[in-house]
Amino acid sequence: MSQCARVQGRCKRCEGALPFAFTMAFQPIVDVRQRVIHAHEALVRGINGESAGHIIGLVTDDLLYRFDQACRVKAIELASELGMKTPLSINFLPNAVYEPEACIQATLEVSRRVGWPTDNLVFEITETEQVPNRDHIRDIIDAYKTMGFGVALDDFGNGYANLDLLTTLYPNKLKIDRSLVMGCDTDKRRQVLLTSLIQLAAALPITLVAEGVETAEEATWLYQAGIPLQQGFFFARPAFEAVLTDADIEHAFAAMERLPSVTLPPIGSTLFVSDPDVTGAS
Ligand SMILES: [Ca+2]
Repeated sequence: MSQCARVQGRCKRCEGALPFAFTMAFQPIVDVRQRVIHAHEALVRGINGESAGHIIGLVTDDLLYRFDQACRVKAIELASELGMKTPLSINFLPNAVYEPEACIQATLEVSRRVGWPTDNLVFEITETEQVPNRDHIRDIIDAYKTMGFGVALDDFGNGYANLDLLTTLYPNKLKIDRSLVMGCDTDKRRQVLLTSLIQLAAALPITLVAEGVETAEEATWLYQAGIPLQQGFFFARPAFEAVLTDADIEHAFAAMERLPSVTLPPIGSTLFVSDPDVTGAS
């Protein structure tokens, strides 16, 4: 698949066909402040719409490298075919990367082939608990950032993806897990935690993205607290082999504006928060 001659000639970990087919759905990450789709996250699906869990269940240890590479290639090819204009966010498992600079070759190759700018790619690091060697994750993040990709730490606040990761890792973005977001408009404890995260992110600096936003009330609280980048069923479910447009998410802003005393800024304006790179791909 790739020309990664940098590891002992060819390491062959990611070579060969997968014994199953898969495709991608794309879920918008929304910028509430500007009322636009900021990016799309690629989410793996079966070719008949089977869930990510179903497909990942087919990935045995010896297929892990191949699957990780194939996911990136599929996501970039499909996003390009569908005419996606926003940055593309791709999940990856750090334990599927043997050596960051070698294992990126297939990604660079497909990006060149379809004309996808590498600075329009963000890698979301998931399942950090599977990698006992923190230095390995740090090396991947540093290498990817040096290559111009954005890097996000996924599922932050859930399970093992926690505060101590930030002592050694320097991602561009933190994706705040649904477990911290749910009910944030009324839950005082979550409000305290989220407010602290906002201060922390501003100081580091890291851009926050709230995941799993499901109601107008949650979206509004998060936005007014200073987290304009949001993702979740409230805005849009993942679209199977399709890319949604700004018009497809306008219903969400209308619902937010129907809440008492909520006024969203007009499209394209930048009010409310100082955010280091809300408009960038990182
Ligand atoms: Ca993710």
